[in-house]
Amino acid sequence: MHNVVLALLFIVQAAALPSASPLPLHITIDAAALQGVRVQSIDATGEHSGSARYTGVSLRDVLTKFGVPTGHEVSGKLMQTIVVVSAADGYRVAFSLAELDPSFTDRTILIADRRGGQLLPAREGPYRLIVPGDKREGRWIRQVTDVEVKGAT
Ligand SMILES: Nc1nc2c(c(=O)[nH]1)N[C@H]1C(S)=C(S)[C@@H](COP(=O)(O)O)O[C@H]1N2
Ligand SMILES: [Mo]
Repeated sequence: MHNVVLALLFIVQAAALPSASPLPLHITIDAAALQGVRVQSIDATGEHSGSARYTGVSLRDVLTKFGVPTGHEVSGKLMQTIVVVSAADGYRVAFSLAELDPSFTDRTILIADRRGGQLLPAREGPYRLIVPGDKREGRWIRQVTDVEVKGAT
């Protein structure tokens, strides 16, 4: 009987914790994944895209929704953690967890669905990564489908 109570307590406690993120973590980027994440707009200039206002959600905020450590937790082994973003055509780009974190940088990398208030055209959307400050557009990945967070091996 005692064991049953302990087991129940454990289950209740586990449910109350913020969703832990065992790595590797895989997120399919769709409306459900982005649901509830704060929408924001940023101005960004790309080598081909020129300057525009983009609207969407911060990649880092999505990681936070899925329980990926942030702030001063990003230290030690987590300094080797990478975030790989994939697209429908198989193109993939990598970031380090540290370079996305607001404790390291003020730059917001956006999973955008709008430019200038208009939904992105099909060849770019429904979601495109906007990486302000990257002089080249190689990481402005179009037609984003997945985000993976991979720990040190
Ligand atoms: N899905 C996907 N996104 C991508 C690429 C790609 O090959 N596939 N190329 C990147 C590179 S190298 C550049 S320069 C820009 C070009 O974006 P544009 O075709 O909208 O000008 O997209 C980036 N995003
Ligand atoms: Mo490019």
